[in-house]
Amino acid sequence: KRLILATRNAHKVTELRAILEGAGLDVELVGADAYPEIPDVKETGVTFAENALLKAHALARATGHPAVADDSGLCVDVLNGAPGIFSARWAGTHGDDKANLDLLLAQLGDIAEEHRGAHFACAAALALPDGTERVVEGRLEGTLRHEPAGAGGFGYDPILQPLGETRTCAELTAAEKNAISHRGKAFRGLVPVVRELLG
Ligand code: ITT
Ligand code: NA
Repeated sequence: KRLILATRNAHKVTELRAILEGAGLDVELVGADAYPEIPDVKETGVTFAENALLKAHALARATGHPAVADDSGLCVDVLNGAPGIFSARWAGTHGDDKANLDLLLAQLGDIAEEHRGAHFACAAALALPDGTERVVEGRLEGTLRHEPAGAGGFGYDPILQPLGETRTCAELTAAEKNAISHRGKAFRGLVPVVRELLG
């Protein structure tokens, strides 16, 4: 049995493989890169869940295999939840992690510690070729540093310090991040659903 990872973000693929392989599912995990002819779907949803479902359905329909997708982002309290679903293109160019992070830090300026609350959010969607769908969401709460620290992870990891941690997400090992992350929580929550629906 094949399960498609409906993402073109290599960092997500790495994290998803580790999370899902750790769950011992009896499936072959295949990245969307195995299907270069399938065009990217427009993320027209207004929530993480809607966008994750759009991505999962597009791959499931086009490949005839079940697909899981991730839509995720950083939600900043003092910005009323922005960048949110626009996290990947906050500074204009899709996937320019450094520009996105620099812009966000500039927008926060030297706002005090107690106003630097934020969380990562992830919606994990499963879609079957017949249209069946499920979504599970996960969050990682934290505070935003004034300066980036650490070289691991991707995106906004160098500025998000999880509650109860002294390190940023980019200073955690991959396993430490997966154990507490929005993505880890969402996809571990999706595993029993995958087991039930894929048999
Ligand atoms: P796909 O749609 O192909 O999956 P994408 O990178 O476009 O890839 P999203 O639209 O879900 O994915 O955008 C996710 C953005 O949110 C990502 O570019 C980061 O800026 C941020 N983000 C999500 N998860 C993150 C994490 O674990 N650590 C740091 N930043 C994260
Ligand atoms: Na998105």
